[in-house]
This record gives sequence, structure tokens and C-alpha cells, in this order.
Amino acid sequence: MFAGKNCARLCIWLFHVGVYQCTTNVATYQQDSNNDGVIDFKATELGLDVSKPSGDSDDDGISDFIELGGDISNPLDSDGDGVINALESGSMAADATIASGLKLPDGSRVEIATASGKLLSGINVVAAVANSPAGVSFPFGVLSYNTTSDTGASVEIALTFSGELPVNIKLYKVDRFLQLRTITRY
Ligand SMILES: [Ca+2]
Ligand SMILES: [Ca+2]
Ligand SMILES: [Ca+2]
Repeated sequence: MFAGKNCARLCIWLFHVGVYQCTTNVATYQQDSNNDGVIDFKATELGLDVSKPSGDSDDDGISDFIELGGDISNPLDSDGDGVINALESGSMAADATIASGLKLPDGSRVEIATASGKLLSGINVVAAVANSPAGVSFPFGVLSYNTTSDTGASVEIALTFSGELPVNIKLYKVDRFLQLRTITRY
């Protein structure tokens, strides 16, 4: 009765209003490529690796399904640093002085470490900042986090990237006065 594009449009429209279900869309939404019990849609949203047959994104021997803690809409983050247990390998999931496995927009990952006793929280990464300067791209995104320190003291942070950084990369930090300062790369 319907052909080509018209049929596809009708199918999507009906799915959205909830009158009928579009079988193709439902199947895609429920797809679980590695059969680990975590659907690809949510796994990707959480930064998990759906291509691993083991279903163990951080390779610590405990499956993502277990480390998520049974409520996929509220995955476990035992140390409260902002990176879920399924991404933080082994003891790092219970250590807020270090965060590992955070997925960046280019698909690579970053580890964030503080000095002993200084805690991380609120770790987050977004693709870019609003009103970014013309001609500047953010392949590694914009990373934010909170740290603890004594009043007036400084905190040393080490960022370790899983991928090779471009030779012409510039790293900046933004202070609380929204001033940009360059970060030295080692
Ligand atoms: Ca794991
Ligand atoms: Ca964590
Ligand atoms: Ca941690």
C-alpha cells in the first residue's frame, strides 16, 4: 500500500505517537551485540564497549552487567568520582584519587589522577564548549572535574590519554574566573 520513503516516514510517525510499533525500530533499540545483557543503546550511552565478546569493558574480570549494579538508569559509581564502576578497572572503582576509562568524543579514553589524599568528583566530558572560538575543534572534548585541597593550596592533576595526541595539540585549563591557561604536555 505504501512504498519507499512514504512507508518509512509513516512507520516512524506511528512509533512516536505510540499507536503502533515499528518492528525494525524496536529490534534496533533492543539490540545486544555481545549478548551480555546490556543493550547497545544504553551501553554506548554509558561509554561501554559493545564490541567486546566478554562484556567486560574495563578488562578487570567483572562483567559490565554486574558492575552496573542492576539498575542501568543509575549505574554504580562506588567512589563517587563520576566515572561508573564498569569503566574503572579493578581497585580504581573504589579510589576517588584516580579515575580511569572515561570515554572521550574521539573514542579514546583518559585516566585522571590526583596527588595522594586529593579526591575527585563530578567528572564529566562534553564534546565542545558553547561559543567556542572560530577555527578551534575539540576532538578530545572538554573535561571537567572537582578536586579537594586545603584552602589556598594547589592540586596536581595528571591526565593520561589512551591514544596518541596530535603534535599540534594545545591543552587549556579554565579557572573559576573563566581565564584560559595553557597546560604543559609531558
Ligand atoms: Ca569490568
Ligand atoms: Ca567511579
Ligand atoms: Ca575512581
